[in-house]
Amino acid sequence: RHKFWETQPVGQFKDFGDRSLPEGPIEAPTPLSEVKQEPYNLPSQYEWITCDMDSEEMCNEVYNLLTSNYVEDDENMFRFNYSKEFLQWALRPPGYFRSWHIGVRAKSSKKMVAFITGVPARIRVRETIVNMAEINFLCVHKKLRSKRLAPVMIKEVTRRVHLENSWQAAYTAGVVIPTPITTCQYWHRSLNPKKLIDVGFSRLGARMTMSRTIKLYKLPDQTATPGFRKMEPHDVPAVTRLLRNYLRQFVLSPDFDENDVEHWLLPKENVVDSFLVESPETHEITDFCSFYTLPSSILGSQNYTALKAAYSYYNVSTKTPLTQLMNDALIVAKRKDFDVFNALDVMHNETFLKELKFGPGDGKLHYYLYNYRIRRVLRPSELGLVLL
Ligand code: MYA
Ligand code: JJ1
Repeated sequence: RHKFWETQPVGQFKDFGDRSLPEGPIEAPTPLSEVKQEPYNLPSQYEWITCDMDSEEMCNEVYNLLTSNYVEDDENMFRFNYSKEFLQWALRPPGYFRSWHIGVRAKSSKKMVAFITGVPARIRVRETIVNMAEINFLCVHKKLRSKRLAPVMIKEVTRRVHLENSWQAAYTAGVVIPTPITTCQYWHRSLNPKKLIDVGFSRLGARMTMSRTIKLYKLPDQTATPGFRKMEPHDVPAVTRLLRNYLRQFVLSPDFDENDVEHWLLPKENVVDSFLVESPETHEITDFCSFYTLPSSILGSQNYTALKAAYSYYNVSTKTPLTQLMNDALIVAKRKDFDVFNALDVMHNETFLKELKFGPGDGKLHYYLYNYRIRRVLRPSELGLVLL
């Protein structure tokens, strides 16, 4: 059934529920000298390239490939449209390797036809911190699909990750392959219901009119929580402490240090937004919320070309109720002109989704680990990791 994945060190469907298998690496690391030194073979018309994401020109090529060929919904109405600034942010975290940003070009036309990336991350699984690669942006040009290029891309990124002495990876996908550690549901909160309905992202509910729908999703202009403000550079140490302490409760989460928090959570215009609650009395940082900007191209609308979506990222509540904190996040997202606010049912998100009028989407997201076995399938609420 899975000619490629059956050959890989991932949990296999046949081992499902076998509690005698130990948690941890499936294969031991091989000596670095035994890692294949040459790239895998591509069909002869194509060549590997390492993408320099500092280069405006290279970044444009990657952006153009993804804009026309990356992930779509099941009815091909929307396609993720990651911005160039977003790609540069996502691909250059602390300690990144340029060699993990891999492209494939046609030798004759020089056109980029495929892409895959990894970035390093320390991921905590229960008590153990594992150096992993987060794999993302796997893309094969529409004209080259179903030619078994994806397995070659995956083997090549694996080889280059191994060359940096890293032996595990984490990734997400909309498809089911061997074997998800958990399966999450996408939820959507309409901010601009009229546009969402116009472009076919959502539908007018039964017994609903447009004006009742607009009223239903209306939000206040001002946030409710005293001391709610944008995160600033001097907040990095306090946010790191707050977030580390919060993420400990989940089975699996990133192990963020101050450098990671500075990179992943300091606000970056049109890429990531972060807010916190500073107690007006004690000046303590008690709560935090964040979202990233990921627009989608609208494929068949007369009236609009882009859907502006915010995606819930890391949120921490210790004093402000999480529902109130997230309502404030919705208010600022609305003010920034987002059309929709999306969230997965990870961490404690279940506790606010229904109350804040999120509805379940038609998409699911499966989480995977490479070369690391987990004893049992996790509940989404046990997961403390959001990938971009
Ligand atoms: S998820 C986003 C993936 N991208 C898209 O969905 C964009 C639109 N689609 C495409 O560009 C193509 O359809 C892709 C497949 C490139 C996805 N993850 O070449 P093929 C398996 C893993 O004939 P194509 C993201 O970026 C499939 O089951 N495997 O197929 C995270 C089959 O294997 P098997 C996938 O459609 C990526 C084989 O590929 C995926 O032309 C994490 C068919 O190959 C998928 N999303 O191309 C990658 N889709 O026969 C794994 C299909 O066995 C990383 N397949 O069923 C693993 C860790 C590596 C590092 C390890 C370090 C230690
Ligand atoms: O965005 C998604 N679905 C939308 C649009 C559906 C259009 C028709 N297929 C959706 N809308 C309903 C919203 C409604 C608002 C009012 C309340 C009720 C709900 O459901 C879905 C997620 O739901 N997105 C996708 O399918 C995109 C792909 C998701 C998998 C991504 C995997 C790749 C990541 C790798 O890093």
